[in-house]
Amino acid sequence: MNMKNNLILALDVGSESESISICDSIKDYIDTIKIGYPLALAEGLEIIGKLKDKFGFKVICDFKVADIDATNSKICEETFKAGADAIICHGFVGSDSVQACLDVANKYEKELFLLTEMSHPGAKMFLQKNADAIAEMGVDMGITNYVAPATRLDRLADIRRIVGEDAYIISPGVGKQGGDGKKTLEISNAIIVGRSIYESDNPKGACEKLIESLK
Ligand code: OMP
Repeated sequence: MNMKNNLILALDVGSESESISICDSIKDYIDTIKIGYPLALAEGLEIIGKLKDKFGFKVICDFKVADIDATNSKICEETFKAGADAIICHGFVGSDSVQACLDVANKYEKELFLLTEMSHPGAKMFLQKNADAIAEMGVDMGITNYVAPATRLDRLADIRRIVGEDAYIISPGVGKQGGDGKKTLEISNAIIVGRSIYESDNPKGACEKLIESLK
């Protein structure tokens, strides 16, 4: 899955109208958006198809799927049926739960991203201790797409070493969480950026400035 400008918009806004207005202003620079609980809970899964049809975007659904295998299967089924191109799942729930997501993604010929270490400070409490093992599990399972933090480049580099150069890593945490986009892209394949674009008075300008800073 390649992304224009190696940039994914995290579209964590609360309404369809807001999402359309942001997408309209950034559509020349971004071709992949990430929809998570905020927008999906506000507008339903139909928002995936609406934004794909209107803008031709690829959509990654960030549902951080983290349940038992049977429930994970159902969550992934609904998400891919609604038109998602990829889904993000958690790894800490173990290989049976992740395998259930992988099986559904493969059935729909879509992508699965495995979340390893998260980008926020709280990730140091529990998740960081197991993030390498989560990445190793992903490699053993044949997973090729990962989410790893732009906020801790040393940890991002550790995870890159584990998953290998051919794996595709997308990284949140640039901008509002303090991560540097250019440095992150020395390790990751793409960055995920939300608030510093959609909260800007001028999302198009924010996008242009960000892309310029990545050169
Ligand atoms: P901003 O901090 O506003 O740029 O948004 C970051 C986006 O990435 C949000 O949608 C988060 O939910 C998401 N995210 C993280 O910030 N940290 C993570 O470790 C993982 C994710 C994610 O899975 O996308």
